[in-house]
Amino acid sequence: MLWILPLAALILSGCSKAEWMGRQSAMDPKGPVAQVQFDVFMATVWLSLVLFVLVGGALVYAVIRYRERAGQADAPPPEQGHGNPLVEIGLIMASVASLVVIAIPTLEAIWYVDDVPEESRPASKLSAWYKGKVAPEAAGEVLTIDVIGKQWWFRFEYPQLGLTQQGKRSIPNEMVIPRGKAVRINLRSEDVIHSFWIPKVAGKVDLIPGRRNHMWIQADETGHYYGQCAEFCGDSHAYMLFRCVVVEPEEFAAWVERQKAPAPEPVAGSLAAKGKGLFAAKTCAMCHRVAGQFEAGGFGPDLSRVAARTTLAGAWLDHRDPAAQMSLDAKGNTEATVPVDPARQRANLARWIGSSGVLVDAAGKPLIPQDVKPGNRMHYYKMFGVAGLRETRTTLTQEEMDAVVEYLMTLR
Ligand code: HEC
Ligand SMILES: [Cu+2]
Repeated sequence: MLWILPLAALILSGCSKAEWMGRQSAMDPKGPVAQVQFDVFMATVWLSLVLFVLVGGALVYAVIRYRERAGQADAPPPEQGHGNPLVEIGLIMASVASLVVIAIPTLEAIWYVDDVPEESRPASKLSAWYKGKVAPEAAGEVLTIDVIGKQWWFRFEYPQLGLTQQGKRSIPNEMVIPRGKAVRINLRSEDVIHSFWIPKVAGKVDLIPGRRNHMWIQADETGHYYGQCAEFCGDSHAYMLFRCVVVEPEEFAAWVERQKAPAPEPVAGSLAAKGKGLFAAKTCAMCHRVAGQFEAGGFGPDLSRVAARTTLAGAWLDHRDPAAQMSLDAKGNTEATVPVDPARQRANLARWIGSSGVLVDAAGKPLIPQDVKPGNRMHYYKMFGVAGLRETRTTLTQEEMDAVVEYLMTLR
């Protein structure tokens, strides 16, 4: 039996405190919604543990007490009974009682997450049940963010601030919110089912085509929170990440102003200016918006501030040094202080754009790309591999790629 010990140690090592504090740990709540969800989880864990000990203890007791003893192998069986009604009814009542004990905090938590604090019209009639629990810090008008799921990235819109797809200005992949403020999250999908999950702040609620879901969140500590699509949605589901960046309210106001401003114009005659021309000539502008420069494309992520973000392509490619992030990660959310490494950022941009199959060698032969996100919607080299379409395929030489990357690096 002792062989179980090293095995258990191996399995339980996943439960270390460091893992609990990890980036996507629901065991380290950083806001009221996550806290309520964590409390329900822990209540269930403790109750299950008590039941496990009681049932397991009764089993062990019976096995030892009524075991076969030496020399009794041929003894007649003991007198047989037909059960004890009192014990049976008692156990049924105890099961019902424990379900009720779990159901009360669970329902409370469901309503709590559903009712956005400070909204004039509560969403559920039963809000009176948990009035006392509504986040006390939430004051003033709630900030509303529309979250749109797409294969395989998230688009964020701030309708009260004029940052919307219709207003030709949206925020992809990195959602920024002020610390200590309740945020209403409206969830929609433009293709298949996705799910919105920021383990340390709240989750998860599905984004369902043809349906509007909502929830609210609040983060009480500034930092860099990791989000993830939590509903299988196709080839690159595992690479459909996002970030929730929590900043002080003043910093949030400054961020909003930066988002509203048009993208900076590259210096005439520079490599970046050449890249801007290529951005239009090589069809990029068909799918991507750049505020004040290219307003037509709405299919892909808005690139107006692409160089100001810490990640690329559904937050899958990170521009910061992974070792520096990891060393700070264990201490909480401090890794938000790890700066972007511009060399890594350039390399990521080139790698991403190259992975769509546009890059060609000097002879015009396509360089076989390495998939960054299999099947992604910018990934057109397979489509343009078809005879007849091949000739219409967009291509970039290495020099052109450098110019496009240089242009994108100015968008901050
Ligand atoms: C067919 C439409 C389409 C075209 C054309 C297109 N893209 Fe994209 N692009 C997308 C989509 C969709 C994504 C998001 C993919 C994902 O994350 O799964 C994307 C992502 C990106 C990103 C990452 C954005 C971010 O915020 O993380 C960059 C940078 C980018 N494209 C640059 C380019 C450049 C440069 C070109 C021209 C060579 C181009 N794209 C052409 C659809 C397109
Ligand atoms: Cu998804």
